[in-house]
Amino acid sequence: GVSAYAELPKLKQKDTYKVGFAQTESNNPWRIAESKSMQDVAKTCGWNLVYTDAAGSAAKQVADVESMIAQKVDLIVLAPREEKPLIPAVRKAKKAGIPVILIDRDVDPKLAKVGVDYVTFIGSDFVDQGRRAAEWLVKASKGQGKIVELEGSTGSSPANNRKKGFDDVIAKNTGLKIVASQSGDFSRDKGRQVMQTLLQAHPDVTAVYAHNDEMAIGAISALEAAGKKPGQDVVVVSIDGTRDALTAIASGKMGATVQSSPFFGPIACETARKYARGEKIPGWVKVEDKFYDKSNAQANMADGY
Ligand code: GYE
Repeated sequence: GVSAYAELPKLKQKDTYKVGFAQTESNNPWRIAESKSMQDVAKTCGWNLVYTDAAGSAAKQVADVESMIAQKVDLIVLAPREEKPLIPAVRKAKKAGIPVILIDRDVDPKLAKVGVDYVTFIGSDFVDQGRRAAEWLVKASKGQGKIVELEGSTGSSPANNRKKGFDDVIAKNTGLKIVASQSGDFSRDKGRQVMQTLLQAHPDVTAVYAHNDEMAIGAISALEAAGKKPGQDVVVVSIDGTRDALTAIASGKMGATVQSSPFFGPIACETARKYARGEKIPGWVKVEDKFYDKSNAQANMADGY
């Protein structure tokens, strides 16, 4: 029989490729580090990069991918902003004979098939990141407290899965309760605004779990504006490992952060080369992430971006 893998468009072996990279937005340090990693590797991987920035709109990102198809790129590297709306664009690329590699965020695995619709997903285990954040909080809080959760962009794979991993662990700890969970769209300013509002309804909050460092930093500002001492009155835990987060941990305002590496360039290049050679690519090229708390944030400041 024909394996699912054989249904995918091939990538020729050649010295230079026209590669589309469809970024979701560029409003935070994580995104900027990711785009830089892709632009840097393009030079050494023989990629002429067609770079697009969807500016936070899944609809624009669909149009960006369609324009890459029209430009007949050899390969599309896509960071799908949300799990569902990009699936038709992925299928359109396949129909046009262009292989797609997903990096950073995945599409809904119930609606699209890796190895059939796209080559692979290169990225972190978001459920595990949420779990690790929760496990740290259970210890730091001695299993007691009221948590505000700041969710990432609605419908994105990291928001869905970071919530799942975290909430599952917290549900098993009767002394801990998530009193509110709302989206801050992965943005610092929205995180601050949402935290400010939630603090009015829940002035007795003892912990904040943010799906990314930018929202955590925003929440810290809101806590301070409300006269609270982040790190003492309210513990803060999040995900990413940005320089600002490592600095906040070193200064005691933030408790911990799970790394989520944005440095996909070299892995994307390597994966594309293997694919062009006809090697089998695993459906998920998993990125391993570190963990930072008071014990190692200062020493690992160079990891920050
Ligand atoms: O954590 C966040 C960014 O998709 C894994 O998106 C990524 C997330 C990252 O905006 O800071």
